[in-house]
Amino acid sequence: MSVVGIDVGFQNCYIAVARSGGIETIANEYSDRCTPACVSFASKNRMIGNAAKSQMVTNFKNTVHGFKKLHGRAFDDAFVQAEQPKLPYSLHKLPNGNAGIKVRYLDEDKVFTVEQITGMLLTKLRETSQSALKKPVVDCVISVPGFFTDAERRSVFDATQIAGLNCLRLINDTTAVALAYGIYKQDLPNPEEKPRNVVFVDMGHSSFQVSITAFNKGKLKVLSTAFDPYLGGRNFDEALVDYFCEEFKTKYKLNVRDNPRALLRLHQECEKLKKLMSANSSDLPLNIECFMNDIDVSSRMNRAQFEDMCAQFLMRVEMPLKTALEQSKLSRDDVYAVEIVGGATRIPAIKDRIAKYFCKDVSTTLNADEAVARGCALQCAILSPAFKVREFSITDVVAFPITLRWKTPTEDGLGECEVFGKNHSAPFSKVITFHKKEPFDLEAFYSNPQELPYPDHRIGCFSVQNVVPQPDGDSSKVKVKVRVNIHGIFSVSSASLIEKQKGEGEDMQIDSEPMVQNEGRAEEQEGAAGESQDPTAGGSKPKVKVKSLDLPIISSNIRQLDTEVLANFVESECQMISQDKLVKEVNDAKNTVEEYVYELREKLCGIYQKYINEEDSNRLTLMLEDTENWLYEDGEDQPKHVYEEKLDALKRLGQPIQDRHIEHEDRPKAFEELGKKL
Ligand code: ATP
Ligand code: K
Ligand code: MG
Repeated sequence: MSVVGIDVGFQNCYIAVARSGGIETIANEYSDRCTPACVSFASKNRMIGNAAKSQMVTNFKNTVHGFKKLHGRAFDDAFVQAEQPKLPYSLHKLPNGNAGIKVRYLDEDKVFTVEQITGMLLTKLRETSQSALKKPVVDCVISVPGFFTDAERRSVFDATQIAGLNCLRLINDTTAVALAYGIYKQDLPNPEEKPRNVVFVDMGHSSFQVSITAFNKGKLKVLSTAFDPYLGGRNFDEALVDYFCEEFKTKYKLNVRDNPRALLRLHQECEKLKKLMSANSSDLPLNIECFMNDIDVSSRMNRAQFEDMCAQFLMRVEMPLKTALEQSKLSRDDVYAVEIVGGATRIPAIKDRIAKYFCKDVSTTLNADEAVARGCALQCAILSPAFKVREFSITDVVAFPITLRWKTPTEDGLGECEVFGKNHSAPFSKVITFHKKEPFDLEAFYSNPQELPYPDHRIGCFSVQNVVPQPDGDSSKVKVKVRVNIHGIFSVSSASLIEKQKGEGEDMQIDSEPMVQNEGRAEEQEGAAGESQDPTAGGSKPKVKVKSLDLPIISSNIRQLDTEVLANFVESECQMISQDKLVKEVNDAKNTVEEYVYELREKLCGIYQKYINEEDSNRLTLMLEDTENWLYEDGEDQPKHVYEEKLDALKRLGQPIQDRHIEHEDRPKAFEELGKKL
């Protein structure tokens, strides 16, 4: 079984795998450990990752990037509407209201859901891990931002299924980092000692995340999290782009914003410049040749100017740090270290602000780019029965409190209960007891819409079915299990009707039980009908055996793909994979012909010269030339077998020459070997 961790970034993806030697970040076929979150569509195939990124400028309308935060969002969502003008490709309103992505693919207009696009990216990451591990990859752990709400998490989870992955956990970015930090630390305080508190700060391309985590030997517990979901490296790129657009307007009379290609190139150059400014405080040049209308542009910028220009973003660094510290109820003195990861934390002004806030130098002991992926792989190793790894318990938090609401026969007609408060441990299950005579609905929603980085605070509706009164006409006791699962997704997971007992007056009651780590497996046992211990009969009361009957739950308004739709997407992804494979095979066959032509031609004038007479050589050379021309004309676009036949025809002539050459080379060698032996 495979043990794989994937950091799906807004811009950059990383894969870590567990091998016998430990956790290792792996490189793709370009020897690059970073795979760009980019998918490009063409008339015959898709390109994903590095190959797609190289199409970003030339095929901008059909090269999709920056889509991570479209997950679970409606087309009319304010965030999506604000993103749209910045995207070189088109968004499209799907029948269900979600934002779809419109591209030209296989010479047709196609609209893909964001789950499909992320599914494609995951397919690529899966293939990369398969070629590194040399075996099929199914099980994995994937990172998501800690501020992702139910809808976004369900959407990412759907994407993992489209890619044929079995996602054992969607883990929060900073929790993965905390695991990568803690698991190998030998000197953590003993369980009964005061924990070591570490602040983790991750600023990537699109967002800023902070968590404060307490470590003891063998465990970590997240104390608090805080975010600025809209602050990341891209804000700094955009500030530079804005600045140079203005400058080039006056200096060169160029309207860069009217030219998507030029704008994309400017973006790329600004990002490079931004990175250079992290290492260098002096004046740096920005030069782009043939930028627009055959004009070369050039300008300069230095770090001080840049920081000035980005003051509004730098100002926003402090707030999440402050919130996280307050929520953790720790003081600055309780903080052992501040570990920073994520590409944008390399900006000196950001580092400075973090250090200043905590009155402490920031630590960079973790690999800023790979820590999330490594943490994911470690979590996968812990969850996988196939891999031995040191015991380590991980307790995450509920970032946004969750409330249940239901109808009551009382005056205001509504009952309400916050089932998971802020920073409640997760994953976690609770049992809530209701007294009902008929089926009832539970509406779940995030308690504080104003703090939610998502426009809709509703999570879904869960209808508890088949509730009937007791034979004597009284209300039945109904136990409902609610939980935030290992992915950070909420659900009403089971309900049961309990036979009435004497001496009970309460309307509603909550019991808590922390979930075990391998929750997926525990789930199977939940809700088994029949005799069970009454979980509410704790305390000093004697425990009574009661009869409980399983009740079906129908969930609605849950933002996840229908089973049927998902199945179609899975099938369509498989088709696209075979199509890409076919195109690759054809290209490979064509390239083999081309390579053979070049190789043979070179050798005919070199090492093969003495093994072929002039007449034959001239004839063969002519034939090679014909083949080369054919490759650029009629042979440009042929089925695979045509290239294979072409290659065979050439080889029939080339092979005998090669054989003569080899024989001649080997003979003296063989004599030499023989001589040595004698
Ligand atoms: P997110 O976490 O938001 O999903 P991501 O994981 O793809 O995004 P990272 O790979 O952590 O993001 O970081 C990418 C960002 O870091 C980009 O904006 C990039 O320009 C920036 N970055 C990388 N190196 C440097 C540097 N030396 N100086 C400044 N910024 C940098
Ligand atoms: K990343
Ligand atoms: Mg990231």
